Amino acid sequence: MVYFVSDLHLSTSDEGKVREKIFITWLNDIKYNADKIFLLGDMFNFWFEYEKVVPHGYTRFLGKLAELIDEGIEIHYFVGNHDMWINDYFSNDIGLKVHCDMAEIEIGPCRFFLGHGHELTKNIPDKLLFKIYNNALFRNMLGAIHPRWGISLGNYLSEKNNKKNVSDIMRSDGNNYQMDFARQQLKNKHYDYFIFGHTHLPSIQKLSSDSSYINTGDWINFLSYAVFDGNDVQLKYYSKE
Ligand SMILES: [Mn+2]
Repeated sequence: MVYFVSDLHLSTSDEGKVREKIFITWLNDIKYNADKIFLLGDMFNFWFEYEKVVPHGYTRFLGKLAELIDEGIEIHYFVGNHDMWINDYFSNDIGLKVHCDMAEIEIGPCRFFLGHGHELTKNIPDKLLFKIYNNALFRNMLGAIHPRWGISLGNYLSEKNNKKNVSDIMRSDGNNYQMDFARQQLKNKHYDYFIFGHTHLPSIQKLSSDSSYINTGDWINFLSYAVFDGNDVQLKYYSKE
């Protein structure tokens, strides 16, 4: 089985810690049949990795990923707009396969197009903001601020941005811009599945007779994920019972 999940938005707040616990319970449930897991971005509400220092917190989440990787499960990490400042800690220390961009991936007989999906936004201010975030000079400047201030600032901005975004998204055109992109891609090349996150709106839709769009939703409201059994992708909702 191959699992796809996004937008856990882990934080070091009490609420974030509860979410971390629930997510680890889910990982423990799926590990028996998981061959691969694709984490499709914004797993952290804010992650900034300094050259020699990583943010504290998230110990059990990162430890569980390391444990599953050591047991032979392949885990991919696509960066989102809240956690694009990943350096080599994720790949070298934890063993994750990190993707800084959307990517085409073959799994069994099927071709997937995967990513967090923020890259596709048609909202101009957001587009600009993501460009600045990704800019080397901006990264270096943020990296030069002492972590005590850098992380606090990042946490504050992410928390603010996140609250704004979720309500904005609910009022916006939802997943349409991601589906438009998928339809555009299909004109040049066949993909069996397009799977993104970012919008926090879980969805599965047919794009054509042999191609589908899936949004993995989030773990703030939905506890949603997608699973591929080698044949077909399904959208599911985790319940702790
Ligand atoms: Mn996002």
